[in-house]
Amino acid sequence: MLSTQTNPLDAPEADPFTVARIAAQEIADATGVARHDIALTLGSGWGAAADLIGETTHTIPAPDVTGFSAPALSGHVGTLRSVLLPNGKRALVIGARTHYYEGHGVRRVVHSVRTAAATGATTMILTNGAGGIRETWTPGTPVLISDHINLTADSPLEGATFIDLTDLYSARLRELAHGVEANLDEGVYCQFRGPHYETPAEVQMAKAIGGHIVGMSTALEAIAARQAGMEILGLSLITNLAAGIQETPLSHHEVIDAGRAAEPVISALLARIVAAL
Ligand code: 8IG
Repeated sequence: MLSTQTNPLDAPEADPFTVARIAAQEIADATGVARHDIALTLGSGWGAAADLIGETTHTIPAPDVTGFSAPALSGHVGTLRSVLLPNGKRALVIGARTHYYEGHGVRRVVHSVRTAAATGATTMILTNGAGGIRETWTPGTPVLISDHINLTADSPLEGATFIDLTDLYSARLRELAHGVEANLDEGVYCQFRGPHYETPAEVQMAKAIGGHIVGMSTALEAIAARQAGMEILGLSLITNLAAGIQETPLSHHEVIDAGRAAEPVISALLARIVAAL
């Protein structure tokens, strides 16, 4: 599908799960892989993991798949990859994230997660670059997401759909990650709407209500993944200390540079976690 065409998800009467099933069938047809076992969304700083977890057998430009959009940022690679893991399992690597701040609605934000579930994936690994509230974290620190606070005032669920979010970020998978890297810190992820970074007062609010990480993705995706019945692992790369925690203003370029610098180390960590799944 061309990115200039209308997106079927934008039609209010469209069923997003039907669109996800169509997308999953297109992925199966393009890859010859009938079923994927796990899915990974690779955010800023995590992209190198795609090459470390196994052998990429197929790469699809995301906008070719129904419901997906062209990436908004040049730093974000807009591809879907099918990766054969050493244990014979199949991973769908999503290098194309639609952010809430793009303003295309929450259906498009969570379409990749719903598509991953429709390909058969039962484990969803969500990664991101984010700001850190804990003073002990330095840029380049990976943190396991233990829970989230959704500050977008939105939800991927439509209608009276009541979904339990207890243990949203699987305690079992966090335990497994700790087995790979014992001193991995955990934190509560606060999703802000963005695209502006927070004011220092907003960061203090996030801290006061129990947040440790500030970002612009993941929480809405995790809710959709839970609705789809997937087990979720969330990982943030702290690329910057949140506004007011660090003394200097935030710069998008510095954030990108910090992600690049940390990429080899954290991507290797993620590959070891995937190998332990
Ligand atoms: I990378 O400090 C990155 N993403 N909301 N705040 C929010 N998102 C981010 C930040 C940050 N750093």
